Amino acid sequence: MNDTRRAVLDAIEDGPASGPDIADRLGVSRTAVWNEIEALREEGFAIESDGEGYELGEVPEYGAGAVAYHLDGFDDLDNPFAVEYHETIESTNERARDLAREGASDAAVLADEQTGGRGRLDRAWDSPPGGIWMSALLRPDLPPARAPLLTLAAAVATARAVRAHGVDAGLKWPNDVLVADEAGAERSHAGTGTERKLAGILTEMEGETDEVSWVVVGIGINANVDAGTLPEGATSLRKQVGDVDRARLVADLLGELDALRAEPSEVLPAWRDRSVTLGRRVRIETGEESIVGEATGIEPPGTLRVDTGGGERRVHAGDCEHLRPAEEER
Ligand code: BT5
Repeated sequence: MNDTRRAVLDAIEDGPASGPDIADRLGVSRTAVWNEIEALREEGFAIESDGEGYELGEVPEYGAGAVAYHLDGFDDLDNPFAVEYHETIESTNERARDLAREGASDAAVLADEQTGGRGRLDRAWDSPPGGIWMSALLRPDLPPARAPLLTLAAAVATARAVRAHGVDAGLKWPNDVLVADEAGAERSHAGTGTERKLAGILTEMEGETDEVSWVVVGIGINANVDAGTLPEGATSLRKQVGDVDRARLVADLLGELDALRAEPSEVLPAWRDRSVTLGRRVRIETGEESIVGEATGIEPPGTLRVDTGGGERRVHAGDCEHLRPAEEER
C-alpha cells in the first residue's frame, strides 16, 4: 500500500473526514484523495461517504489491503513488505523468485490457494483454499552460508504468530512447526508423543560465494482448512482453535520476520526456546547417510549437533525424524 493511500486510510479510520480536509492535511490534490478512496474500495474496504465526508466501515477479510491495514498496528514498522495477493497461483515461491529476477525486494506474495505448492526436494505441498501460503522476498546482507538462519527465523516468526492466535507450537529442525497431538500431549512432553505438522518452510536463494543476491522464504501454514483433507500427520489451526483472522496472522508473521531479520543474533536463542528437537532421539537422513543419536544443540547458521554415542556429528541439512525408543533400532 503506498504512503498516500495509507495516510488516507488513517484519516478516515476514526470518524468522517472530508475530501478537502484530507487533501490539505496530506498536501495532495482532492483528485488524489478521491483516487485513493476508489483504490481502497477496490481493495475491499467499505468506505461510507455523506455530507460530513468519508468514513471507514468494514475492512476486507483477507488480501493485500487487509494485511497492509493490520501491519500498521505494528509499532515502528513502516510497511516492511509490499504485499501482493492472488486468489489462486501455482506457487508463491515461484512468483517471488520471478519478482526477485525483476529486481524487487521486501515483497510478500500471498495466495488463498496454490495449485503447485512445493516442499523441499520438489515434494508436493498441499495448499487448499483457506490456508496461509506466503513467500517473502528478502535481500539480506549475508554470505550464502549464513542463509539457513532465515529458515529458523521464519520458523520462530511462525510460532510466535500462531501463538498470538492461541496455538502453542514447537519447532522441529530444520523447517517444521508442529503441534503436540491432543491425545499425545502428555506423552509428547516425555519426548515420546505424537506431533502434527502445522506449517512448513521452504527457503530458496541465489547468490555469489560472498553475498546473497536474494532469498525467498516460503511459509505454508494450514490455517482455515480441514485437517482431514491434508496429508497424514498434518494439523490445521481450524482443527486446533477454529478459524483465525488470516490477515491479522499474516501481518503478525511479517512483523515478527521483519524484527528477527533486523536482529539475527536473537534467532538461535529464540529457536532453542521453542525447539522440540533438542534433547530428543532423532534420525536424520542427509541423502547420503542416516545419522541416529540425541540432538544436543544448534549452532550458527542452523547446524544441528547430534551425539551418536560414537561421537558428535554436525548436520547442516536433512530430513529429521523424532524417534520413540521402540523405533530406534529400525
Ligand atoms: C516443507 O517441505 O515443509 C516446506 C513447505 C513450504 C510450503 C510453502 S507454501 C508457500 C510457499 N510456496 C510454495 O510452493 N512452498 C512454500 P518438506 O519438509 O519437504 O515437507 C513436505 C512434506 O510434508 C510432503 O512430502 C508431505 O508429506 C507433507 N505435506 C504436504 N502438504 C502438507 C501440508 N499442507 N501440511 C502438512 N504436511 C504436508
